[in-house]
Amino acid sequence: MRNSVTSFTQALVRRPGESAIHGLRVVDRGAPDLALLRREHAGYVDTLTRVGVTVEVLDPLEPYPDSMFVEDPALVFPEAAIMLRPGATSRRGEADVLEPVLRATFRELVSLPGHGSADGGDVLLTPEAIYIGLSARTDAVGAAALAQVLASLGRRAEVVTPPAGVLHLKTACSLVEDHTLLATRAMAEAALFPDLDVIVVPEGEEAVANALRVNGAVLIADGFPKTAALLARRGYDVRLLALDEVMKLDAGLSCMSLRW
Ligand code: CIR
Repeated sequence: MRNSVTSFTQALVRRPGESAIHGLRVVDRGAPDLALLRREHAGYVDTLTRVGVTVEVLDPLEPYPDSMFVEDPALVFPEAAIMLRPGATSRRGEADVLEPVLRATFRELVSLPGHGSADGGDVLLTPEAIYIGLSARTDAVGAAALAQVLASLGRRAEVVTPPAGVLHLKTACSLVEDHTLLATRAMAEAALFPDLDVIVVPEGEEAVANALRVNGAVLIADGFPKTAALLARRGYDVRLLALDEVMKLDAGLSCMSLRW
């Protein structure tokens, strides 16, 4: 078994630019309010800092409306970074812009070979395995190429097929500790992760499933009281973050940082 996959000392984030209001969304519930979005992002950085993470904050990248979601164009480990190939055409160039930043930080940097696509939001790290979810953003060719790169780095990867209707694998599940997953009922019933215990998100609160465990704390979006109470009852140190504008862009807590 490897070290904890929920302990981090470093993170990389990118502030939202003005173009962020044009970010991709499956269902348009209105554009996010830019000032509020920036406030939510600042609150996220502040929370990461409070739980012991040193955060590098990159400047906005106007040509890429979704570039604040730095989790998708790369996958990082303490010893290496992998440049991915985002599945959305409008996000393709994000990896090229991020590459020099990661090259300056990571000893080893590998680019996804071939022509398939893979988004970091489809990758779930557990202590025993790395799960790669197939989605509209991560295709079978990209997933296989990523699994091969991971194998070359000595990491076991497994490609899984999440239930239909989720943007990314981690839209519907996330680790709340090394061997415990918070998941929507549909994701839990898909039984994709034999090595994990599962806490099912209470009905009606499915949008909270993209939580983020960092060191001792579990970060979740504010506005999901049943889930917050459930996690608190189980003894988790729950931190609530305002995330309404971020969620209008189909995003959650993991999407906004790369962590190692
Ligand atoms: C997108 O559709 O690509 C962005 N609006 C949201 C990306 C969310 N990222 C993630 O779940 N890792």
